[in-house]
Amino acid sequence: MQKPEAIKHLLRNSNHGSFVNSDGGSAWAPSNVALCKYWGKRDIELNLPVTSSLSISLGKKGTFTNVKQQGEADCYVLNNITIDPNSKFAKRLCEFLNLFRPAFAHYLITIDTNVPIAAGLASSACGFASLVMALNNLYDWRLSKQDLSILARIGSGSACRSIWEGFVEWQVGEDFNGMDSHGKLLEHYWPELRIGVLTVAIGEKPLSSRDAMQHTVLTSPLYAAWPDQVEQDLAKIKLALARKDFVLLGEAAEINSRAMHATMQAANPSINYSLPETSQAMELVWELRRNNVPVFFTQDAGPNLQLLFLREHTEIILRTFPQLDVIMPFPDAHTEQLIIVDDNDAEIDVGEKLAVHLQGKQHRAFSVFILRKSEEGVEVLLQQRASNKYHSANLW
Ligand code: 2P0
Repeated sequence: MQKPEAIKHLLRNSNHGSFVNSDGGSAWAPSNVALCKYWGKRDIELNLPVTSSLSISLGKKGTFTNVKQQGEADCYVLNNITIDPNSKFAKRLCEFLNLFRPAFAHYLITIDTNVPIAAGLASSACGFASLVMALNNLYDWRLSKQDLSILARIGSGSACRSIWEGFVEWQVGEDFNGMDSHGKLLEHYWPELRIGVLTVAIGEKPLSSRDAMQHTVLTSPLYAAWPDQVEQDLAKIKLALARKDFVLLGEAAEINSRAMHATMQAANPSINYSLPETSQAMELVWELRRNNVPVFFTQDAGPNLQLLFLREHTEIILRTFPQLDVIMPFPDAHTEQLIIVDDNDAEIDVGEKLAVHLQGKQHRAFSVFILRKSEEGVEVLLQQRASNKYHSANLW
């Protein structure tokens, strides 16, 4: 089945084109990282996968998209910068929008994201998920989350998992039209869980994951073993979630990620997304584990790692990886998140409190000053921070 046919089927009860919200449509979607990976398609046109996969959404890391129908030509603005219409990014977006565009219509798309684009973090996942949800609001389609997940999948496979917060399983499905291949929320709540994004390189990756997965399917002698590997890992991860068994979860996720990269390395020519810094970071993770610190990694189609650990080990892990961006996938009453700002006080990100302080990132804060009037004028009560504080010890 071709994309336009699949979309026509999905929008069959939505009166597409009969209503346009003049204020535009907006939506936010979280990024996600797969604990059990999607690697390989059985249908390239509709992004139908060979196997199921399972992800965790990345809390407040994600993308906000606003879509308006207006103007003489499309205009795409990413983090306040107008995108070159001839760029790969703009062309991919335009191609997707053409599937929904009423005759002679043009779009102004405003995208704000705190996920580094093309650094191996799933920026296309939250991008396409927020875009289909924004279109749903623009045209008042009133689609279910399941149908929005199918639409997002047509934009980018992993986007079908970014429709929800928390743990999401992308069920492989078997229909040729993909109507049974979509995300499903797994209702497990794990507030102590942390994902640490370890960025070793930012920038366009040499080979897109789309091309890399197809090359792996076609040339890797190890690919035949991949579906069985996924079946085993997925079962372990689901059991770990049901039992809240962190070590089982971490081990299965790390093995799954290493197996995915092994299939790529066996491809011809070989694909290797790791940099020397990636391997060094893996060694440090294994060393922490030898010292009884339960921390595991997963690696997507890029050189960066995402570390999995629990709240109680945040401080010790930050000592080894001081630049780690610590993400809380679920709200955690025991840890605050701080709003990170630029020099103009514009909000640019959020961060886990301990990490933000150790890294000295500029963030919103407030202070209370206790003043009293005396004969000398106004006096300020000074206090000194304790010597054992983890930052600014002894500061007056
Ligand atoms: C995943 N990745 O499960 C896997 C693990 C990368 C490594 O999904 O062609 O951008 O748009 O369906 O979703 C990245 O691939 O590929 C990806 P398309 P996508 O998260």
